[in-house]
Amino acid sequence: MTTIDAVVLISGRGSNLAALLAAADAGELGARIVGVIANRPGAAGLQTAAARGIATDVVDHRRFAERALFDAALAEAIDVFAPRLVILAGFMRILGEAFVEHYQGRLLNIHPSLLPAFPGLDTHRRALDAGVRLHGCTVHFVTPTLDHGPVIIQAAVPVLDDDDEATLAARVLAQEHRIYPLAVRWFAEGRLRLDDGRVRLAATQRGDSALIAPAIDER
Ligand code: NHR
Ligand code: GAR
Repeated sequence: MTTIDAVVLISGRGSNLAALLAAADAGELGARIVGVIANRPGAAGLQTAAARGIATDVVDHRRFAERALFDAALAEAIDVFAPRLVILAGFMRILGEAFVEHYQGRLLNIHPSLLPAFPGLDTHRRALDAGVRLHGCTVHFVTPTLDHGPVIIQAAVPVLDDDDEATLAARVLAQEHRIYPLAVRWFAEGRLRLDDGRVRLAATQRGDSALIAPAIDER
């Protein structure tokens, strides 16, 4: 199998990065993570990458007076690696139109909600406040409009009556770690592409399952 080169952008912990690296180790990613770039020097995911001998870089947004200048420096740091794919994994800076267009069709994000519900920040709090019974995560192609890009894959989890932000976030995160490597693999295999603003996925899809919440043990 041919593999593609990918760069991962992070801001913090890097658990999605770790899940992608684990999939790569298992021969299940179809992509080689050649670089990891953070906008925060203290991002813990940088250590994860460095410990594995992966090149890391920091483009600290606080050093730039304007967003466009940060975006340009970030693009320059990415393009050192000439990646086929750029993966936002817990990356916390909104990216401008020029940046997004430069990587159009090869820039992915994972967002911790079932988009188009709860774009932006603080998604788990907002899901709890709204009282939804299903919440989850979404992998999408990035477009200039925040969290509005074409959806590739979603995972739904139940919201339980006694959830708090932490328990709900953990339930969602476990699914993030499953669906992000899948989406990257599809892209790497050439089975996933953005076609005139629509997602095309070459795969047989099943329509025979549903997650129903609340699910209770009485029949
Ligand atoms: N950029 C574009 N153009 N489109 C998207 O869909 C993007 C994006 C950049 C990041 C991730 C996103 C998420 O999944 C993402 C998607 C940051 C913020 C934010 O408000 C919101 C959503 C996302 C990422 N950031 C603040 C800002 O002023 C800073 C917050 C901080 O630094 O902690 O950039 O949720
Ligand atoms: C993840 O839940 C990710 O979906 C979310 O931040 C967390 C990062 O965790 N992303 C965003 O909110 C993007 N604005 P990680 O660093 O452990 O992967």
